[in-house]
Order: sequence, then structure tokens, then C-alpha cells
Amino acid sequence: MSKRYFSKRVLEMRPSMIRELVKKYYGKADIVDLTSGKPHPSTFPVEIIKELINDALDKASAAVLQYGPTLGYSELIKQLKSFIEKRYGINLSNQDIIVTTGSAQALDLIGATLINPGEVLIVEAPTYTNAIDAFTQYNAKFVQIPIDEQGMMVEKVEEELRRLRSDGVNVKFLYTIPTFHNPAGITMSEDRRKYLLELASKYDFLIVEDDAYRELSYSDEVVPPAIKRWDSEGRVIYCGTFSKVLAPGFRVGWMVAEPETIRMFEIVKQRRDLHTSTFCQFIASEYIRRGYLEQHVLKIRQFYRPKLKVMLNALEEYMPEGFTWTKPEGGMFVWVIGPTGLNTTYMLSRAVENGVAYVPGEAFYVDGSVKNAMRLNFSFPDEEEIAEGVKRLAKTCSEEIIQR
Ligand code: PMP
Ligand code: G9A
Repeated sequence: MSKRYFSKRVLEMRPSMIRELVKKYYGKADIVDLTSGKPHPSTFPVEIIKELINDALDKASAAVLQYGPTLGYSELIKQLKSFIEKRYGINLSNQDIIVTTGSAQALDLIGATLINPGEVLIVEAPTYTNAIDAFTQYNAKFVQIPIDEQGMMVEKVEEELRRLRSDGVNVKFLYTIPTFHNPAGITMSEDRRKYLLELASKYDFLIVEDDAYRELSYSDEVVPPAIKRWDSEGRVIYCGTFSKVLAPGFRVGWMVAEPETIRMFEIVKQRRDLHTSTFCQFIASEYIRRGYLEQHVLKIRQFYRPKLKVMLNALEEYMPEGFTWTKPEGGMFVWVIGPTGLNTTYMLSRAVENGVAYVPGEAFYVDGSVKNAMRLNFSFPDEEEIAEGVKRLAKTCSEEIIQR
């Protein structure tokens, strides 16, 4: 079909770098896949899911096979409410929650509901590539703020806010992944979280807190509370997902916000997909109600902790000079920075020839300007694969540097 049939909007879309890499390398023998944030398949609680599916069909088939409300299955909302209140200390009413088709959909609903073309958002540099893509669809403009070991550099946020204000520009919202960041793995300090909220109040913008990795903590350090916990003015939209703690194939996520905001998300979602799969919501709901989620989180922490260690040790052992990396205490990723001049996008084909794949760093920048970084996933590969993958990567980096 001729291109002229496609909308301008679609012709301008860039493919999702991560989705394309998954398509290319997932399940390929001989390639250690350090690309996307997939849970390890052995963490999927298959026996429990079988039990829940059987119960769903035996006891609740009329409900779980039926259309459901756009806001979500009421029992799941109830379960989420008590889970969030108990574990995150965020006080809620049932009107503060909407179930989404993964938090991927939450990002789209946020974009569709809040962004007018040309409006300015503040995001981390680097940030989750699919969030950039989701907001770009609505013609957002971005200001990227660097991160350090403490998370987003909030003094720089304030500098930018002052500059923008003096130019008469308001910021619509700030998007952050404060806990076990994607792609960098780092966690924002409590002080910075509170400071961001003060800035949001002072400069009148919203905060989108994407907390997909909160439960994946592998150290004894207490994870700082969600920014949402201190949100007395209703400025924070909080996104969570079952993808990393149950199964991403279910495509169940959720958002917490003010009831009026939830109502607007509901209207937009009515047009997107009517509602998230009733069947999957039922499973997720029973998974919490029967206490499995809390137990499972403890198990997967034990399971992923040594994998992170293996990756950090392998980087230490094999990487050539000139490379540094983050030292996360949770999540699924380590962020590696190479010497200036290295181009990890070009290097990927050499890496694949050597039997390893990663996500090139430029995908995580709005303007693709940083070329010398890469994101490595440690949740999906086995421990031996991680060590072997990093070894192959180190070899690739050494070859690439010599050739330059
Ligand atoms: N936000 C972040 C920060 C993520 O890393 C991901 C998945 N990698 C998502 C949102 C989307 O996840 P899902 O749609 O599976 O909930
Ligand atoms: O497969 C996806 O698109 C979800 C994974 C996200 C990520 O790797 O950050």
C-alpha cells in the first residue's frame, strides 16, 4: 500500500527500540540476551496460576469471561487499595485507582489526557525509552535532566524551572522512575523525592511516578517511600504494574491519582480498549487476595539478588579500562558508560556476532545524543549466561576500541 494512505502521525513514529530488539533476539540460540526487562521464566508461579485459573472458570466464569467496567474489576481495585495502603503507606479511596493494560497503557493514557501539543515535560536523562515514545505521540517537548547515584539532579530541575518560567513557559508534568530506575538501576534519595514535590507545588506542575520496579529490592537498605506518599496536593500520578512481580503476559497495571484525574483516564481508556482483560484482572486480584503476591516478592528478591551480583562481578572482571557502570541495589538493569567516541548502536552488530545483545544507550535519550552508554538486563539470563554475556561484551568493547 502506498505510504500516502498512512497518517502523518504514524509516519512520524519511531519504532520502539526495545520491542524491535525483542523481536530480533528473543529466543535466539547462541546469543546471550541482555536486552529487555523480562522476568526470568522460572519465577512465573505456574502452579498457583493454574489453581487460580481453575477456580476462575469453576466458580466465577460468568464474571471473568464477561465485559467489565473500564475502571477495572472491582475486587482487584479493592485488593490493590489495601495492598498499596499497607505496603506503601498511601491512603486511598476506591475512586483513586484505575486498572490499565500494563503500565505501558498508563503512559499512553497520561499522554492523551494531559499533553497539549508543544507542552513541556521534564524527564530524566536517561529515561525509559517507551515513555519518551508514548509522550512524543502527543507532541510533547522535553527537558532532560541528568541523574547521578542519588537519582534525578533536583537542583538542575530547579534551574530549568526558573529558566522556563522566565521565558513564560510552564511545565505540564515531570516523569520519573525514582526506584531502581530504568535504565540506570539507581534509586532517588528521600530528600530529593521530597524536594521534587516542593518544586511541583512551587512551580505548579504534576509528577508522574513510574514505580514498576519498587518491589525488586536486593539489599537490606530500606527503599525510600514513594513520592506519592507525601502528596498532600494531589500532584502525583502513581503507576504500578504486575509485569515484574507476576507475569508481563497478563498485561495488568494500575494508576493512582485524584478521582477527577482517574475519571478523565477512564474516558480516554473507554476509547482505547474498553477495559483490561477481565480474566487477567481476576487472576491478579486473587493473587493478592490469597497472599501470594507478598510471598512471591520475597522469593524473587532472593532469586534476582545473586544475578545482579554475578553481573557486577563479571563487569569488574572482564570490562576493559575506560568503562564505568552503576551499582544498583534492585530492579533489572545495570547501566554501562564507555569512553567518549564509542558508539554502542554501531557496536551492537559486532556484539551480536560475538554472541551477546544489549540495548544501546541512545534509545533512552530524547535526542539520542548519548552514544557511548548501554543497558544490560540481568533478570532474564541465567547466572552462567550473565557471566558469559558480559565476557563477550567486554571482548566486543575491546575490539571496538582498538579499531577506532
Ligand atoms: N515503565 C517502566 C519504567 C518499565 O520499565 C516498563 C517495562 N519495562 C513499563 C513501564 C511497562 O511495563 P508493563 O506495560 O509491562 O507494565
Ligand atoms: O518488552 C518490552 O517492551 C518491555 C520491556 C521494557 C524494558 O526492557 O525496559
